[in-house]
Amino acid sequence: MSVQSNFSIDVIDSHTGGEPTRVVVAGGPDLGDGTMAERLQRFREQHDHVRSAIICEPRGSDVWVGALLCKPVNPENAAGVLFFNNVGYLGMCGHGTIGVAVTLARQGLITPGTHRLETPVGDISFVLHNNHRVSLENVSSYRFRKEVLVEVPGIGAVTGDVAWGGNWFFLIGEHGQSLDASNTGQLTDFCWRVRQALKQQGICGEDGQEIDHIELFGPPSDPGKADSKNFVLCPGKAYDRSPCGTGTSAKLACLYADGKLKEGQSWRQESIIGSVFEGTVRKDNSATDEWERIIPTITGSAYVCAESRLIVDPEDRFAYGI
Ligand code: PYC
Repeated sequence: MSVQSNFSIDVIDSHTGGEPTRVVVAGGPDLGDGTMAERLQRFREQHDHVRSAIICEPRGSDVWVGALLCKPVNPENAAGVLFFNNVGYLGMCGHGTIGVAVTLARQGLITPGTHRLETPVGDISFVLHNNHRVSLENVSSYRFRKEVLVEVPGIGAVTGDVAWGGNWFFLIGEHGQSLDASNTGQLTDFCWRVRQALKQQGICGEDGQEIDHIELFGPPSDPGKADSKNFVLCPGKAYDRSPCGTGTSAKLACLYADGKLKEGQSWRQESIIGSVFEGTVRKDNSATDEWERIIPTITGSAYVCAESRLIVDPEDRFAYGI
């Protein structure tokens, strides 16, 4: 790692349904040109200490997702964006995109309307509405495997679907767990065991990609306000406070594949803390592979909650995070 001398990074923090996003607006690493996937590789290989300095304690915590804005390849797009967390990098992030949108608006860089972002897993677009609300059109999403059985040590047999929504998810409907905000410790333990068992038993997404998000579903707190509640465990063992944009996209793909959700119909996904995303789908007619692919649209709200300057002093033993 090429460690720099004392430096600072300007960030704008927001939360989307309770899940925080820290957008780097100045002082981030220069990743050069190329696709967002190439720049992500450079970020990972040469500047990973900047990721941990921004996200981990003492400046952040396990729950944060960071977003580094880059010059887009296509100048007609609003920006390129790389998402990262306490343990690494995300292909896409739904709540993070909504956070980026309200952050760009706060900076006066965009006005209400449609904008495009480049991510390592494909271009997406979002509509910035007037009242903190954002609708993002996500990458093409699909269910890869249905009703996959995994033997989980200490739990037993668990069945779930494997689906892509910009990240890989294992979606479990039958789990015997109480989806209540007072039970997040137990839910975290359950999901972590499932994740480890998937890895040990070689159960992956397409091309052997690791399934690093586990998602449990149950009835909503109020059927008048949502269709389902979820609990999503993220790669670094923090749970998503929002309903998870990529996780909701994966859910929509499964519902569509099962004939339970039609084009244009809406699905309201509640998070473990009660925030709600609304999702709709349209069929992805450009797809040429065997999957029933959809393009999900996810709508949620985000609020900017801080503008800060992070100071990184290499003499500090914990400068690059704990
Ligand atoms: O909203 O897609 C999402 C997300 C992924 C990880 C945390 N949030």
